[in-house]
Amino acid sequence: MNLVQIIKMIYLKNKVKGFIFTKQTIIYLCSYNNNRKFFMLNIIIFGAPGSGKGTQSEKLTEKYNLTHISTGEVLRDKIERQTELGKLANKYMSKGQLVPDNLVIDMLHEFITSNTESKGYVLDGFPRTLPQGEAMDKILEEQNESINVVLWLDVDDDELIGRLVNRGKDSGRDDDTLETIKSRLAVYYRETEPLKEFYSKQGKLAQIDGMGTVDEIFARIEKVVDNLSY
Ligand code: B4P
Repeated sequence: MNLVQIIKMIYLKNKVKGFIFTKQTIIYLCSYNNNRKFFMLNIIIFGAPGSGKGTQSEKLTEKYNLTHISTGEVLRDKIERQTELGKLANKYMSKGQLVPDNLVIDMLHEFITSNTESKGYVLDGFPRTLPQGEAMDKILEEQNESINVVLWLDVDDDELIGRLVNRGKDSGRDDDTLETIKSRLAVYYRETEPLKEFYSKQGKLAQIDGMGTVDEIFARIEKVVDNLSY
């Protein structure tokens, strides 16, 4: 473990407000910081299916130079390539159900451990259950990192259904049919919404009005992200 990792560990574990450094430490940190940011910016983008997670994640990734993972996209890629995991995932996704926790947690673990040089992550569609949220905290802790903010895109159900039905017309996604959309929404309220309380208790939940144009919503997101201290 190098000096930077030790300082980050002390900061995260003790929630200290600041440090007093010796001159040598400052010189070391400055040289380290030339190559990489001291703290990563890790963002979870959270919301019901169709809330704009994928759409806003792309903008966030570009503006803040972050690394994006969409568990839905990784799974769809595995389905297309007909891998063993893809075949298994398809059984759940085509019915609008969640893929079992252990499979997506392993996927996320692999992603984080192979992208440790990133300036930060945009986690889109993960976590979707409480066990995934707990696993996420542990995976990041192993890297002396943590989530900075959870952006909850708040959108009315009628708008969600309208967007997904619309997308279904040309996406070719077999989970974008009205029946499956309704089942995905029910799964969201039952299994994913409890994460709001989980992150609210950690003081990390930021509610974003997800109604309006893509740019209007992104402007609300920028306001929150630009005011983060990390
Ligand atoms: P995802 O790929 O995450 O699918 P989603 O929730 O429907 O997508 P998203 O919310 O990103 O759509 P977006 O708003 O961008 O997951 C698919 C499936 O994979 C899940 O149902 C599950 O089975 C499985 N899965 C994924 N992660 C998992 C996990 N962690 N655990 C277990 N299972 C998992 O886009 C919606 C549409 O709205 C687009 O057409 C977009 O253009 C449009 N849109 C966006 N913003 C708009 C706006 N402001 N106005 C109008 N239209 C807008």
